[in-house]
This record gives sequence, C-alpha cells and structure tokens, in this order.
Amino acid sequence: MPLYRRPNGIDLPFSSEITPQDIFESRRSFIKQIAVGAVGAGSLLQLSSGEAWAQAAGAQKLAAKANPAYVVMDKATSYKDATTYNNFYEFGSDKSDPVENAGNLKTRPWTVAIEGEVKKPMTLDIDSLLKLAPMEERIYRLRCVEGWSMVIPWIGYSLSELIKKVEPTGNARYVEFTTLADNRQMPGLRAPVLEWPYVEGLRMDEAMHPLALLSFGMYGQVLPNQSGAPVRMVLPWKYGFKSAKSIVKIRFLKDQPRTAWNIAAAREYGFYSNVNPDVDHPRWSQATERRIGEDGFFTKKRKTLMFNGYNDVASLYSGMDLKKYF
Ligand SMILES: Nc1nc2c(c(=O)[nH]1)N[C@H]1C(S)=C(S)[C@@H](COP(=O)(O)O)O[C@H]1N2
Ligand SMILES: [Mo]
Repeated sequence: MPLYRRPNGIDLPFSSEITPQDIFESRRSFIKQIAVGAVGAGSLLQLSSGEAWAQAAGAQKLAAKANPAYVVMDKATSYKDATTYNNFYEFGSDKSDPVENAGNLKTRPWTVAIEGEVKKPMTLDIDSLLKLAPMEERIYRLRCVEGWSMVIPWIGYSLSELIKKVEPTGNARYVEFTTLADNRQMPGLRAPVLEWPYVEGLRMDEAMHPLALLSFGMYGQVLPNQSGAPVRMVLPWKYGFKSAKSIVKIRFLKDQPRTAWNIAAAREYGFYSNVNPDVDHPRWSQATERRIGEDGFFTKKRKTLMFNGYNDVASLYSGMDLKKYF
C-alpha cells in the first residue's frame, strides 16, 4: 500500500486519492456515528445506573476547531464503543466497569497542581486550564498494549502550551502525571492491581512534542467520566496506558519518574512504551491489533504500525535501542 508522509509524519494510505471531500465525508460519517452512538450508549447506561444516564444525557458540548494536520483516514470508532469499553482501573478492571462506576465522579471543583522544576509553579482550576489555549479537535488512533485500538476525535491542545506557561527550569528533564485516587469515589482502589495513585511519565522532549495532547473532550463534548474527565493525556504513538486519565498533578523532575505499570510489572511495561510491532510483550505478540468495532468473526486483524503510524516522533529516539528502552 503506497504511503504518503504528511509533514506531521502521519502516514496516510492512498493519499493521492484523498480530497477535501473525503475529509468531509469522514467527518460526516463520525458525526452520524455520534448521533447513533449517543442513543445506544444512553440505553446501556440507563440499564446500569440512573445517575450515569443522567450524567450522559447532560453531556456538555465543547467547542473546538478541527485541526486538519491531525487526521487519520480510518473510520472513527463509534461513541458507544469508545465510552463503554474502557480501561480505568480506579473504577474496576472489567471493560464495562468504568461506564458503570464512574457516573458520579465529581469533576467540579477540580484543580491541577503544577510543581517541581518550574519557574512558575501554579495550581489551576479546571476552568482556567480549559481557557489556557485554543481547543482543537484531532482524530487520533490509540492502541492499548492488550492489542486493541480505537480512532477517536479528541478535543484539547498540545501539552506544550501548558509547559511553556510554567517555564521549566534547566533541571526539568521529565514530566510526571499523577491521577485522582479517591477511595470514596473509586471502588477499584480496593483492588491492589496497581499502586495508587496511578502515575505516568514522559521525557521532556516527548512531552513537548505537538502530538502530545492534553485532552478535555471527545466527539464534540466534554470527556465522559469513564474516559478520564475532566482532563487526561492522549499520546497516540505510545501504548494506551501512558495516557493518564483524570489528572490532578503535573510535576517536572530531574530524574525519570516511576510509573504505575512499570512498578506493577517492570519486565512487561517499560518507561517508554512506544507502540512497536517488533518488540513483543513477554506474554504476547504486538505485531497486530484488533480495531474495536471491526471485530467480526471473519475480520482480519490489522498490522500494528511502528509508533502507531506517527513516524514524526522517530527523531525523539534516534540512536536509542528500542528493544532495550521498550
Ligand atoms: N488513571 C488511569 N488512567 C488510565 C488507565 C487507568 O487505569 N487509570 N488506563 C490506561 C489504559 S491501559 C488505556 S488503554 C487507556 C484507555 O483509554 P480509553 O478508555 O479512553 O480508551 O487509558 C489509560 N489511562
Ligand atoms: Mo491499555
């Protein structure tokens, strides 16, 4: 399949055939999916919990300008699939647990503390964070280390916008994200699957890469709780677990931070966790993936792409042995 390298490094199949009409059509098809998906998700939520249903029904619109530099031609995952098949262990470890248990998560008031190696440490409430930079819609693929992937129209802005505001010192070489761990709201914390709170991290140059998205919404609306409301990361070239949900603290550090999955199983989950079809998980291959929504009985799996197709990030790792730094 001929691949065309866009300036942003996203490989698009058959690019010569891509016209503005195609982009419009793909947008229209996911707008249709939203309409259908919202109804579907609604009825499912209604079955599981009245509060969750009320919350979803009141989902707030979040305005954003589509950024044409970040589009993939793959069909978007339905809203229903994206919001009912989730990993958010604080709410339980089954895929349906987050939608069933996160309905009452209190996302206001909410603050994010920005600390550590910065000249301007600050604690921002979610509404000022929302206004910090213009909201963009970006269609990203996200692939879970478990071997499934989705295509989602996220809303947010590059994390670099926030990083520039707080002025990291010369000592800042890493960024650590800490997410909410509240026993009263999160039944999953009772299970010792991970060390709580869930923590993740990036090297500074990864965090500054424009693809690294601080996200507040999806499908034209604010994030549903199960998707990481009110603010999460989306790092499309890394396995899904690097994209921390419901962030309460961002800390700039001199040394590489510990991360939740690495603490739980260091041999299986490295610090970098870039999507890499050539580096298998110790217990399974990473060469292919199942696109959620496409998993019919006869559906062939998709080949997993290096960096999930986001080749523009390759320069961040030049000279590094990605088998060693997995
Ligand atoms: N706080 C927190 N963030 C998290 C997780 C989690 O359990 N807790 N799971 C991660 C994993 S394993 C994946 S695949 C993605 C899933 O995001 P999604 O449910 O929106 O698709 O969230 C990531 N962020
Ligand atoms: Mo994941």
